[in-house]
Amino acid sequence: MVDITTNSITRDEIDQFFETGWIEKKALFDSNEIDRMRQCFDNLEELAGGLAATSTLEGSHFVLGRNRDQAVIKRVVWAGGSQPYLLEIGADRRLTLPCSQLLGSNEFEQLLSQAHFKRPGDGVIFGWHQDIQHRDKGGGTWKDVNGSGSFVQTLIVIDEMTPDSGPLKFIPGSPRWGRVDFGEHDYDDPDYALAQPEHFHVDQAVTILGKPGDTLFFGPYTAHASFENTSASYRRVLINGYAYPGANHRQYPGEGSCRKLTVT
Ligand SMILES: O=C(O)CCC(=O)C(=O)O
Repeated sequence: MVDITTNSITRDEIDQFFETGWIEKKALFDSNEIDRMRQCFDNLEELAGGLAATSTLEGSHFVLGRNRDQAVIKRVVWAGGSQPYLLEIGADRRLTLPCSQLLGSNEFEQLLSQAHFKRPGDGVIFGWHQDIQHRDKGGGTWKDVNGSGSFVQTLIVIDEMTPDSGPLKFIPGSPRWGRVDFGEHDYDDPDYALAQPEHFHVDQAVTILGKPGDTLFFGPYTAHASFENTSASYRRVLINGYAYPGANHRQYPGEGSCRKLTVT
């Protein structure tokens, strides 16, 4: 349970994060807050609709593509660049205090403020991967400074995650693997979704169903994926990701990205 007076997490939850791979907080954000986040997502969708190709607009970076001859939003990187309320959420103590406990630091760098859209039938997928492969691009871009991953990813459910809306899936115990090779592919390469390193057994995957406001915390070695939205409804999530100071040596796109936060 969330401790509503301090927003801190328990020792058991910290162990669960490092051993199983994720923590789930039910209803961490309320319906008014989710409505405001949805308004931001609507604004982002409208901005994306005016773009012909992947580009940065009003401080957010829109990664666009086509699936089955349909324009798709693959992701919006540094969504808060154009939507200040999303930056407010990224600095909210309900996210940052647990992350400070998990990172072992009251100061960190926010690398991700990312909006994921899955519109009905748009074919957007995020094949099996560990987040470390998007943080550490080689050539000194990443250093595990705290020795326990140096990164925490959070994911706020904006629309209900149902079995057919493309929910998140995790492999329990995957943090113990360290980094494994899922291949060098983009998120939505279909072969990427099928990549199977030695440790990986898809039948162990746990599907996370969630209501708007529910929030996940997971680590850089947690193997996860999400597949097509075959429902008739949107499935959107807001991702905020935080790195231990000095871990990241890469500039991410978006105005004000990689900002420093302090939890007091
Ligand atoms: O939107 C999703 O389901 C994918 C989330 C994901 O893969 C990630 O946060 O790294």
